[in-house]
Amino acid sequence: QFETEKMTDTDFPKDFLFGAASASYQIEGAWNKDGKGENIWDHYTHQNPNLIRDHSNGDIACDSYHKYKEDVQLLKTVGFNAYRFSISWSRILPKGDDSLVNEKGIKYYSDLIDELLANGIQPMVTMYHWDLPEPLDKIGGWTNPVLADYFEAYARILFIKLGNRVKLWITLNEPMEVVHGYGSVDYPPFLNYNGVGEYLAAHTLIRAHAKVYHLYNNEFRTEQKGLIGITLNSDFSFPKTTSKDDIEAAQTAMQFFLGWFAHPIHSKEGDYPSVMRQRIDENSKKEGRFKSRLPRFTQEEIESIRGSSDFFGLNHYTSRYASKGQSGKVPSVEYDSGVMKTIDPSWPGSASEWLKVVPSGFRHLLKWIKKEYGDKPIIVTENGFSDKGELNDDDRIRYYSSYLQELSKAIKDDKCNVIGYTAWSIMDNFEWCKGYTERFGIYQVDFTSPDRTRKPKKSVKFFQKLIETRIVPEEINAV
Ligand code: GBH
Repeated sequence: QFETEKMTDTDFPKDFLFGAASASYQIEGAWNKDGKGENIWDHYTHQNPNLIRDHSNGDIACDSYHKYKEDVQLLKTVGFNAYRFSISWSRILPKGDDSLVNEKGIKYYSDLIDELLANGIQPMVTMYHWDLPEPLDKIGGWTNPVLADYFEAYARILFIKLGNRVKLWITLNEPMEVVHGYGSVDYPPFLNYNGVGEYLAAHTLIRAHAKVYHLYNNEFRTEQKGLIGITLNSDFSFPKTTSKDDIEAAQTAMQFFLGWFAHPIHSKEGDYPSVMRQRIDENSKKEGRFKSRLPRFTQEEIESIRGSSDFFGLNHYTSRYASKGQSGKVPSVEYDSGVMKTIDPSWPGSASEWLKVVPSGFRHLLKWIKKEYGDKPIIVTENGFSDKGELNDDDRIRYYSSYLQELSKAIKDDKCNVIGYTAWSIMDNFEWCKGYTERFGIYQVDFTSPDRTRKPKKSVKFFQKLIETRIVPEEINAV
């Protein structure tokens, strides 16, 4: 009976957006071609190759700047109806500000968009996926509030030049990770201003996002009729034990992780989560500061930020256990949260140390978002698994199969309003500080060949079948 039920019913609706994702610095290469300016990833990887595990960089990457037509065919072969890619700010504005607009850079994205549309694939465009123009880093990057104005100027050019054909815009990818670069030495610009830099940068990023949302609303939406939102990343935090402390710690972990950005933008009340306000204010006072390390929005800002996203863009990969306890440097975001995070040794791993396979966390997270922020449409803009790049990627298929089954349950049983899903990633690419040592693609890329030859992995077949049947293939009969 279970079988018949499965046959007459599908896991995903017909109009569901199924696609794959990428990001400019991770795939394009052509780092200094046709007038592109330098960004922070060009700058720091060139200045100190030791920052990258295999001493590599994105100078050539997958060479998608030259191979975009082939890339569109890769997407089409799978049957995807959407492609999420990002625009390199420095390719459009080589100096970061709008003193110089690079028409050749615009043409590249314009051609890519045309090629996608000609092949029935809907472009989903991220304006900023971490590759800040280097001149803007020199003035403090996102810790400088003026960046919000620069970002707005950049967005205006994108709307003018590309907005007639782009109906899905994402302002920022994972601001949570962007700010990490200001509070640690893990990412450019390696500012290492723990517990201060993150909050300053986050404040600007949130304001920048809302400015661009309103720019679109006020000047472009009526004519261009698209949707615009932000992509936030989140693990799901399970309480480590059933103790009251750990249950509370898990909620705090969610607020400090996802709530930091989601509460100001997606909640009814707006502003930072109260638990952040309270804990950071308190710690700041204990440290003898006159002012909290967590900046304040004006009332006007709270209102213009609240509701400034047409959908909930969500990147999700993995989960953690949360328990009450103090860890991390003083000051730091980790310390402020008062939460300790651990993993379960039984969770299967991947090539990335941080990425453990915990499919049930995905459904819990979607339910948590519905409970906290209501029924706004959700687009899962990233989800994926890393290995060493083999063609027989059974572990990746197992990952996708189990995560997509949880997603389907969240849609069908929990009535979560998820309207799309783009897998990370269409092809192996430059995995930031891990270089080319961890591979997320469903297509393999040969980085030793000047052609950067692409080959389908077994998971391509998995996605073909999924899209054709709208039913999640079980790992065993995936091929
Ligand atoms: C996404 O971030 C990015 O949007 C995408 O560009 C990237 O390629 C993809 O994930 C895969 O990583 O190394 O222990 O310091 C996902 C969230 C948060 C995952 C930071 C890696 C680093 C952990 N990322 N995390 S560690």
